[in-house]
Amino acid sequence: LQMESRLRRALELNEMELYYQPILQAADSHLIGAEALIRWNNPAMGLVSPDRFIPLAEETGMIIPIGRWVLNAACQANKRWEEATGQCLSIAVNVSPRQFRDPGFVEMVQQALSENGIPAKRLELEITERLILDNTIETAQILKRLDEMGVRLSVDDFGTGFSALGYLKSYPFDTLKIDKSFVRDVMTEQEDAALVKAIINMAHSLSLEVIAEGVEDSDQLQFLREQGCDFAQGYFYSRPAPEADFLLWVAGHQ
Ligand code: G
Ligand code: G
Ligand code: MN
Ligand code: NA
Repeated sequence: LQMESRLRRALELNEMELYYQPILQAADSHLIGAEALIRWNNPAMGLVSPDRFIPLAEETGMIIPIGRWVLNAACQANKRWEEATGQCLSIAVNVSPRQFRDPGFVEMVQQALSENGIPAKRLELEITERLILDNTIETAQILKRLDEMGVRLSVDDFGTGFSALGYLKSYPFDTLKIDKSFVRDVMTEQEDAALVKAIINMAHSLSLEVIAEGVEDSDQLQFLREQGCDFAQGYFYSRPAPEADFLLWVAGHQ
């Protein structure tokens, strides 16, 4: 309960911050964009992991204002990067189920883009399989409207849900993000290697792009390159970092 009341005040007290983790082309490590990951700095609790407060924000409905703040902050940051680097980087934002189903969600996305002058195709919304598999008609309609706006849509943590793969055929996704749990042991576990290969091949057959998450070393990256994986993200390149550190990393990359 104390955590809940602290969470309610976190936005007005300016305790939320976005960290950014680069996403690169696997083949040549060319930078294409970054994923925004929220951090909560509370004076009493220290740095609270999103794994702890996002579920609470979902239960209480706080995810609506928090999610709006994330999207706006991410678009503003993306605009600053354009000025700082001269590059048009993409920005990926995580969307949780309750936020996605909020009646104002699509308009909120539209507004964040237009207020910040960000073309829709530069924004990628990351949606989990869990969300996709409940509530089909409503989900399909929202995805369709976002797709028509030109926003890119990715399936986050792919492979960890109760994948009913049929949705990939009918929903307008652009990208699969292979969950880091498959990438972790790809050099030592044949089953993980087989799954990663199969996901990449399936995705390409469906004209989807693939991002491997949780890439931590050069052997994993080499394996992913050999399998034709499109993009990579992970500690091997950079941990999620505050904006200033992210921009320093960008300036030092290549
Ligand atoms: O950032 P890690 O570094 O700890 O993130 C932990 C979990 O929190 C991940 O599942 C991630 O998708 C989720 N997460 C991080 N930032 C956000 C956000 O802005 N919104 C939502 N809904 N989830 C987020
Ligand atoms: O659920 P989602 O994929 O949005 O969250 C990404 C999570 O993975 C975040 O908690 C982020 O900090 C974490 N992460 C990013 N790169 C790596 C990595 O290379 N290894 C591990 N173990 N975790 C990572
Ligand atoms: Mn994600
Ligand atoms: Na993920």
